[in-house]
Amino acid sequence: MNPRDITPEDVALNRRRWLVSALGSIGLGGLGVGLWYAYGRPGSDAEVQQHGQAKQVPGAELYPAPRHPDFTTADRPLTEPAVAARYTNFFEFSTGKSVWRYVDNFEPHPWTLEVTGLVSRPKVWDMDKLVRSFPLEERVYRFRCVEAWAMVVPWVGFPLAKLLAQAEPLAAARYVRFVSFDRPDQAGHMTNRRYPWPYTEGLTLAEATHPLTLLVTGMYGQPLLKQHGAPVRLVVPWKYGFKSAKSLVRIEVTDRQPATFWNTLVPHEYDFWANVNPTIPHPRWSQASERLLGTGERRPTLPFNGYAEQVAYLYK
Ligand SMILES: Nc1nc2c(c(=O)[nH]1)N[C@H]1C(S)=C(S)[C@@H](COP(=O)(O)O)O[C@H]1N2
Ligand SMILES: [Mo]
Repeated sequence: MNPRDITPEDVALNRRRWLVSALGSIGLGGLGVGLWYAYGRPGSDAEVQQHGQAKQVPGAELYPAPRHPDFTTADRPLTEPAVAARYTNFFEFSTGKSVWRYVDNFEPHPWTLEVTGLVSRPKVWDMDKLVRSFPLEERVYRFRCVEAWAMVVPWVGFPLAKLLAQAEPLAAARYVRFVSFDRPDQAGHMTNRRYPWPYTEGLTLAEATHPLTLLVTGMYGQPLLKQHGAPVRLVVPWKYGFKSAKSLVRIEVTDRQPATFWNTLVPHEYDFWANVNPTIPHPRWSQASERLLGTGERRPTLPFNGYAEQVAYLYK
């Protein structure tokens, strides 16, 4: 036996421990890199958009849609598309903003949107039929989340009033309820059934049929990315963002104020009315100013998010 092979037991043991811990560190390091890669990395612009693209989009050739000249925001620039796509609220997928990481399994095609409740002509719309039945237009709107971040987006869609008019609301109609999809197999956070899924929101019939209220199927000249609520969502520009429910499957006309997802969970933080108002602070922060996504610039919050002239009469 070579004397060099005679190793005192404790030295050999220490050597082995060192090796195990070194390998362990590499393993942990690798795990760390893996976790960072999956959850921590900001993601390239291309990546945050690619993850959000649906495999099939009916009416893809309808984009970009002609811009409506009456809806522009001279006071602030458009938010970069990738900036908006990287920072989204979509609780069905995640409690964080990097929703783009979690939408791969979501299939927004095929899809139907049902218009039902107190209407003479209830109807189940196939997405393909829906985007071809109402002329799509582009409108640049300010958008304000209750969390005090704001953006400017060219939405593509059509006034919800047009869809509701086709359904012919009955005389007793007072409110409209919006219902998002319920697919825990495609949206990871929906497996937590302590939440009142599906996501729901509500407006008065007067708000829902206001000419600013849009049913949106695209933004930035493209069909909606999954993280923005593909294939069809609501956009109510004078209200906090939580009112603008995503990935809708049902629109229900009712005679009573509907319960909503956030108002059910945290009533003192998510008011049913939710009009953007700089003078009413959130229980945990001021609403006097807002932060523009992308630049981080702070701007004073505008009453009704800058749409007071068009909508204030609704609340007289
Ligand atoms: N179904 C559904 N719709 C939703 C939400 C949600 O979690 N689920 N979040 C709301 C909130 S709080 C905001 S601010 C806007 C964000 O829209 P964006 O992520 O496309 O900017 O979507 C709203 N619509
Ligand atoms: Mo929000």
